[in-house]
Amino acid sequence: MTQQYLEKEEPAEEASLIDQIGKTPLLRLDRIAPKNVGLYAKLELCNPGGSVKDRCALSMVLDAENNGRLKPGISTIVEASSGNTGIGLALISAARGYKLIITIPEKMSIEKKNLLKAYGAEVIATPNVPHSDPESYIEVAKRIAKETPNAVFLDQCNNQANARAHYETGREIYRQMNRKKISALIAGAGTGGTISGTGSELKRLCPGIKIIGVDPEGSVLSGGEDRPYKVEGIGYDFIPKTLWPGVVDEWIRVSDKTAFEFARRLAREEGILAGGSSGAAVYAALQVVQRYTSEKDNVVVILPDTGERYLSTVYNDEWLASNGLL
Ligand code: P1T
Repeated sequence: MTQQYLEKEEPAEEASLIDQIGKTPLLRLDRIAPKNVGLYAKLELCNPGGSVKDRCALSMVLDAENNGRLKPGISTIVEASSGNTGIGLALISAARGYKLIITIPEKMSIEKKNLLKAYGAEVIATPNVPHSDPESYIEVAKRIAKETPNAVFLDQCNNQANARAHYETGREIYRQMNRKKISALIAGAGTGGTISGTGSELKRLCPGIKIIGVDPEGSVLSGGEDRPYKVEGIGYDFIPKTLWPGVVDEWIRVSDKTAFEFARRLAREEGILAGGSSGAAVYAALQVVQRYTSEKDNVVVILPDTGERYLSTVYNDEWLASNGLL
């Protein structure tokens, strides 16, 4: 082989799966967005576990190892997750020698539960009840962690290592935009870790940027009324400690129907197969780009996960029809 080819190769023995978390592409959405404003999508589905939550999972594990709470080969990790944090933890646990127990609400897709099992995690599905109910996924996780020897509950809604992971997400976006002005960042919020860490870092690097949160109708994060909704990963029935006050400048609320419609448009018009929370974020981003008229303005939207884990829901016409969402 010539030197020219060799220089581009990363030696296989030096690359670990965990090192591949982050460094996701930032792409211009040319077809779905109006031509005059740059709309850029951060493709978090390119993480090894298929979602932005790999970053949170790695950060919480490294933090707990550094402060001595987690011991590889000995500890059991317990977490309550809508699935993606669980999947991130599952691949890290496999690589580092932890047992993993994930509690997940029933309403989450069958693909997520099957993926968790495929990585060797123990999956406990819990009823779709309020967070304070003793049978909720969060309360069950706390109970299991207390009753299991050497178990650690990572607690992503209170664990600041979750949000801190996303300072780097913000720096990646800043570097990838390569000195172009970023006028607004649009991101959904579940725990709020993504928008808090990314948003606060971008506020530091790009003074004047607007940080816009995306919340499903039925979540209380944006001050709405608590009621059931279908989109997975965003919204809560309480305000997590990882949603930092003062970062989000404005919220845009999105219905299930709109979130799923825009996820499907993203697949068909841009070739990006992403989840329902990405659809909600793209809808919100398209509202925001309409406010700008200058070619100098650019908007960045975070697309949190792959659509492959919603083939039975968002991308299934019968499921949509049976839920009145087609
Ligand atoms: O938690 P946060 O950083 O605010 O990310 C929100 C989010 C958006 N989209 C999807 C598909 C997600 O899975 C999430 C958050 N997910 C979890 C909280 C979880 O346990 O997987």
